[in-house]
Amino acid sequence: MQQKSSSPKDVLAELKKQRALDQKYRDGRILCSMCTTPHPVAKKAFDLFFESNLGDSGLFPVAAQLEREVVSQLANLLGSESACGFIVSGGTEANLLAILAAKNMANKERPEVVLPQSAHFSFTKICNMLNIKPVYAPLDDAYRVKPAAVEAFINRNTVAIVGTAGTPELGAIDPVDALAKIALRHDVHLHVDAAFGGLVIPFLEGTKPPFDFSLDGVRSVTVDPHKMGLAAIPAGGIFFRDQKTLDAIKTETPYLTDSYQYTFVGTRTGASTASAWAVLRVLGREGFQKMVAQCMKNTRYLTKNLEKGGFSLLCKPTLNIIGFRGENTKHLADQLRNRGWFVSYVSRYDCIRIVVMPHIRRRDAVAFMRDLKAARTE
Ligand code: 0PR
Repeated sequence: MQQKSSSPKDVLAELKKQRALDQKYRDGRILCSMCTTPHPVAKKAFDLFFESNLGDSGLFPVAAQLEREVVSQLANLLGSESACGFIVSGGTEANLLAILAAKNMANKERPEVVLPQSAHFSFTKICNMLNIKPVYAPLDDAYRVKPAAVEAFINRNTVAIVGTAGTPELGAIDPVDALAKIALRHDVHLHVDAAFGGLVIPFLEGTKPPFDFSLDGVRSVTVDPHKMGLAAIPAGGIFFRDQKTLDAIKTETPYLTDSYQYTFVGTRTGASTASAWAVLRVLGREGFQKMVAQCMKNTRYLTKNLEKGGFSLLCKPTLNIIGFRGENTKHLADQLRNRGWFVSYVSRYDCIRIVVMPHIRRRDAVAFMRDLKAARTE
């Protein structure tokens, strides 16, 4: 730390200069992120609750009330009138709490979790932390987990099975209805990781695949407001079907204004909860439908032109995530990077992955296709 003080004006001027060197979603070049520019109201709401701490919620009863309201609105969207939960630091913490609850409820000596091969890498961290053996079930041609394979892996040590509604790499939706039946048959916890898809699927046009509490076997769901919920980071969401499961992760907090905590993080901001609350209010179902429709329209524009241009799609996108291949796909991804595009190269599928978030406008998609065609010849 420097010895002398500096003026806030100078420090902010320096930060502003540095900030200009970071990428910005609004430039339309970030095609590899599940985050986006938060809604303008999210920023204002965040500011209002800037110093609130939900880790000691007796001091911030209003922020705590906002959290209960966000949880109840999202639980409602997920087909439950009574699910409970928290706004946490992100999908990783949400998944952690779900698996911890399942582990504590089942109380097995050598716990195992059956995961789709496509599960988010947070589960690797979680199994590592909780000393759980991860067992990976294979996928079908559409990159969805095979329910029969999941069932075959269930044994007396299994504490949970997991399905993903919107896989991180391809946006695939696992057959959660089939998994729910399996979960009921074996009386095992089914957790659905809808970190991304939870705020997309309910707003899609037409028939939507069931993935939430409307299916009896689903005991917990992750849905992150800081992804397609346009809330400020950090805002993940964990939802449990009933209080009993939640009680399995309760920790006594002997000297705080609250008697218990359920989250992993202790001190946690109420600001992102306020931002999520404000976005839900401002957009409503109608606003989310419009936003999702726009993302899906741009997704369709891109897939149509990718196919026309001779690229092959790994699968027809169900959500606003596309995986495609050309010849020498890794090289192509590098060329795109040289041209200023941020795409992911997914080595296990040898594909380029693009996430068509709300910050991608039609003109960005057009410019991307133009550069992609040019990059192919380099
Ligand atoms: N579950 C799923 C299905 C996810 O896609 C992710 C993250 C998580 C859980 C974990 O969520 P947190 O990162 O909030 O803990 N998905 C993104 C990914 O890994 C996260 C991300 C977002 C990465 C923005 C990069 C980025 O620029 O792709």
